Amino acid sequence: MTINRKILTLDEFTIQQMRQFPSATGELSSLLRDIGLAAKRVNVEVNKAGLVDILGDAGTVNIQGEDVKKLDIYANNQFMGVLQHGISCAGIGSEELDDFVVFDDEISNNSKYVVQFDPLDGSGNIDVNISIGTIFSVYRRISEVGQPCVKEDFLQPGSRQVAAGYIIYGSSTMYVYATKRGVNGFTLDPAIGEFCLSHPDIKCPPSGKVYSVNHGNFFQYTINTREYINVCQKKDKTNGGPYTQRYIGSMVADVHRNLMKGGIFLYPGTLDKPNGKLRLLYECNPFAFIVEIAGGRATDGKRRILEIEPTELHQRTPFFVGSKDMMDELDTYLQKD
Ligand code: AHM
Ligand code: MG
Repeated sequence: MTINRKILTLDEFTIQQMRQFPSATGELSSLLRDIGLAAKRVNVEVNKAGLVDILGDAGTVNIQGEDVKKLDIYANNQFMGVLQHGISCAGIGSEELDDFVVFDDEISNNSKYVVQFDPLDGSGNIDVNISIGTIFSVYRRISEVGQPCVKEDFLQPGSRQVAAGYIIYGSSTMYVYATKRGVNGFTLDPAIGEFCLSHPDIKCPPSGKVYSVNHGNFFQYTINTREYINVCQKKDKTNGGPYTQRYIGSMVADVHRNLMKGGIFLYPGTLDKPNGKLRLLYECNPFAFIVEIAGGRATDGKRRILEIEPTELHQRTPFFVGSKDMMDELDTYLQKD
């Protein structure tokens, strides 16, 4: 009897990848699978958000001064829980938590990775049924294994990520992750509760027709950013256009679409917030890593995002990410700032 091997689950895929490295310990594969498990639990709650009391504000404000939704807290606890009880992670940083968490137990102290995540990005969209997501970033710790991890393990530049990924809770739920070897996407099959390889070896098209930016802030942007946005609006058939503006306000969904179809996403600094809104460590670095591995680019307008030396967990940065040729064109405007 021939067995249909067309469907490869996340677990099978990570094991298959690991076998190509005889010296691999399996810790990274295990960590990626732990994240998949938490994602499935979060997915169940996100799917029924309209039905149950879990919907709505938790009545607290997070470290950034923003309202915390109940699902944010639930998601945070799920991701932190699987990582704490797994065998691969020594500590975490989260958008929802004031400070890094050092797990400091025997197994965790002997783990070689630390993880940073935004458990539920775009959560302002929960109660209007728009796609939201989880974003994560994995680093090999620089402190000695066998000891509790330390702050410096978390404040590494994005170029040192060993893996990064996101889960999009959308019309279907997808788990996309990148290692230096490539970007792969898995779609959750709700019938069997497994992430199945659906988008192998994702490449970001070098160009696209979509630009994504919050136009409401237009007059808060620098003159050169405004000039670039004007150029996007004036594009026609003679110069790669016309462009379409698409901005959901949920970065995971906006960047996912642009990664798959080609496009550029901008969250520039504004007059009163020159560093913009998005956080370097658990929002921008993971997407910069994923998109670069897929062939695109990511900058803060001047520098490659992945080369920024972080100084604090919740630091913000202007963020520009997308198709290579579109990013190159953006550079010609932003370099004038
Ligand atoms: P959050 O982490 O509080 O959910 O905010 C991040 C989100 C991004 O997903 C999105 O791109 C951005 O905020 C939208 O912000 P704005 O409404 O200012 O355009
Ligand atoms: Mg966020």
